[in-house]
Amino acid sequence: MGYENIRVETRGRVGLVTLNRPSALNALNSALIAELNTALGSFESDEKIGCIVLTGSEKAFAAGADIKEMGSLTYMEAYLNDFITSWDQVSRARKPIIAAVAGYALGGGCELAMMCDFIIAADTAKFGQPEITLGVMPGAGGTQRLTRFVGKSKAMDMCLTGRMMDAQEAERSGLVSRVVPADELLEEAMKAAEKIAGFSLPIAMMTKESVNRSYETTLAEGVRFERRVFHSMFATEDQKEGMSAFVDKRKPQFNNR
Ligand code: CO8
Repeated sequence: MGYENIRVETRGRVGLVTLNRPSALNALNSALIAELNTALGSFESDEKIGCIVLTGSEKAFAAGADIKEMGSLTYMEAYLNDFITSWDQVSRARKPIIAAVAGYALGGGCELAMMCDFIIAADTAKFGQPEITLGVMPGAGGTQRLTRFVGKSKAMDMCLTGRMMDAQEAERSGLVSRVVPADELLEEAMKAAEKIAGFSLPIAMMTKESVNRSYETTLAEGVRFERRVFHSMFATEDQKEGMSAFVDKRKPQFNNR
């Protein structure tokens, strides 16, 4: 498929999606989201892909939902077409996804980054939920995911004042996993993705599923879920290979089975 709003590449076992609407600071419109969903779907079903990286430009990961497209929406259009629900496919991906964020990640851009499994930020990154300045509030998980990442006080501060958080504050607060110099952002994100993609894909997927479970359930249930999944790993060839390789002092050759 020819993409107009994103660039899609495969580098080894890593699928790379670059948001590419420079004239609107990668504002998310329905055409971009449709392309993103198609690209994600094809990486998800491609067994040669073990990890996905989602990035934007130097100036903006994404400056939010496209205000010009959204501004005239009516309540009935939003309700009947279930506006936004098809926009969160990233959060339903089963393969690991890393967000590599430089510049603005605002509104839907911040929400999209938070739908990924972890965020690597350039030192230029700026995160914010400025929807209140537009007369709305976050609509793609901002009030929920940001609160889980940074806690109630800071999430309230961000959502109620609309202020931006720089990369250092985002790292201190637990929103991003690491901050790197802007010119090394993609290299660092690709290195992390290649590392993940070099492990067993089903084991990485089960690990992701288990970590995500911690958001949805009690500690006791979560630990029970983890135990069941952990037990199931002894049915995989990759567990046998990983542990035999350690004992034999050689590099494991995982075959994703
Ligand atoms: N929508 C549409 N166009 C935008 C957006 C946007 N969110 N952000 C920037 N642009 C456009 C500008 O209109 C401008 O276009 P033009 O040149 O035609 O006038 C171009 O991008 C460059 O922008 P600026 O001239 O404003 O650039 P600056 O460097 O001066 O400022 C800012 C950069 C601070 C990022 C500024 O552009 C800004 O404040 N943008 C809006 C940020 C915002 O409010 N975002 C939240 C949007 S609401 C939202 O996201 C709801 C979420 C819904 C769910 C989404 C699901 C994933």
